[in-house]
Amino acid sequence: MRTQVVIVGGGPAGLLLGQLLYKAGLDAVILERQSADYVLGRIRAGVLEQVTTDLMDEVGVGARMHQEGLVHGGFDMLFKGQRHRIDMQRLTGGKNVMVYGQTELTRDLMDARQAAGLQTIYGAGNVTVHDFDSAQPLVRYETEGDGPAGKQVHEIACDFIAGCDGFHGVCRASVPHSAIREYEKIYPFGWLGVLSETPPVHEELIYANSPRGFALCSQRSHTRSRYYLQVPLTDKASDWSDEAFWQELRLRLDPQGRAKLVTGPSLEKSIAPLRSFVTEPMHFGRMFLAGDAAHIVPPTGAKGLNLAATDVKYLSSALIEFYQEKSQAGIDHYSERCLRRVWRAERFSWWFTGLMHRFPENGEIGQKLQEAELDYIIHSEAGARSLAENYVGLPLDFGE
Ligand code: RFL
Ligand code: PHB
Repeated sequence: MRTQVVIVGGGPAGLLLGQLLYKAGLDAVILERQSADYVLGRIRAGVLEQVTTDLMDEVGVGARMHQEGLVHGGFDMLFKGQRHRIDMQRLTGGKNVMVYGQTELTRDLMDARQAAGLQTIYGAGNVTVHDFDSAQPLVRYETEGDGPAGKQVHEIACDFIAGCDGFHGVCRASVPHSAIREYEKIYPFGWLGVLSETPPVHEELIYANSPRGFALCSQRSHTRSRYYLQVPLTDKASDWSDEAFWQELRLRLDPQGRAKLVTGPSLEKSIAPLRSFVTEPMHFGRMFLAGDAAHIVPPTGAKGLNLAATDVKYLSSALIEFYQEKSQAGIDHYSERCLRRVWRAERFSWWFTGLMHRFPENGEIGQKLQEAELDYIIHSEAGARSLAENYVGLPLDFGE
């Protein structure tokens, strides 16, 4: 088989890239290790920046998002038992975010891909990438064979490989060590998340810094809530009964939140570790990395999915320029263009994580300094605006 671009990974980055290339008339095949249902079963991001919703519109899949997504013009910060609203809309001159689950965004992109008859190979096992330092890269993968022969090996010849295969993917791992630099910080705690069919405790999100640790009250709709608690890395999701989760959440909220909290059985419960991670560069000959394959942010700033979306927008522009204008310029600029935005989002996510979580290892002075910074952010117009400006995200072509 032959195609122009092989996209490894059918998560949001791979699917959005597939749609952007299709709209420009380019050929791509997506190879996804898991099944479509498995990909849809992962409960992850919930907050989309306007650049991401604009990209969904650009590829023609924004209709359900605009119908069912919830537009938020602000969020609450809870600190020392008091709630303070960050009025993003006022502070940023009218910008909002959209609360729409990653599952729904993924489903919309999958449906559009299927409707257009585009090829996604699910259950693609043992994907390997070859010769991306030449003009003729090759990708191999396996499927279950029909007969007793077992696995069947397939080959796709292509012009480019897009590594959209997440943090544990094969593309980044295939780059020689001497050609890549990785920066990493692992936080000493994780987020325990619960999804429940209960009305949200508040109409907007609440980010809570409590003496017992961070808590986040988020949502997926007017009837579905998503909550997170800072927990030690040694905890397991199975250690936490639903009742224990709700009790701990109550203790981290204010009296008004406690009174309004509606609890119910968890539909999903999992722990995600927190990590800051960046790969430099994001381009190796004829192979590119995009999304979580190249970088991870702690989820506090809600930036991961949004970065994945802007990476693939930059990548699709570069590839379209290559085919339509016979120009290499976009390709050569891809890594630098992404990384500038990535480091800005990394900085914000690291800072917001440090502001909102408990770090006993920083001692009493660390605690006092954190309280002073929260006081500044909440009570200074400049402080609040800096938070709001970063939360709503950078425009696509910032500072160029
Ligand atoms: P994904 O979603 O990991 O998809 C990668 C896909 O590649 C497949 N794959 C392979 N396929 C073939 N061969 C291989 N060898 C393969 N190896 C892997 C995988 O099966 C998978 O389908 O990466 P992508 O597309 O880059 O998307 C990134 C986002 O998923 C991620 O950044 C966000 O979920 C992060 N995130 C958030 N981002 C936001 O913008 N806003 C949020 O509110 C937000 N909240 C969150 C989050 C992530 C969280 N967790 C669990 C890490 C909240 C949480 C709790
Ligand atoms: C979510 O709804 O999953 C969510 C919202 C905001 C964040 C992180 C996750 O900062």
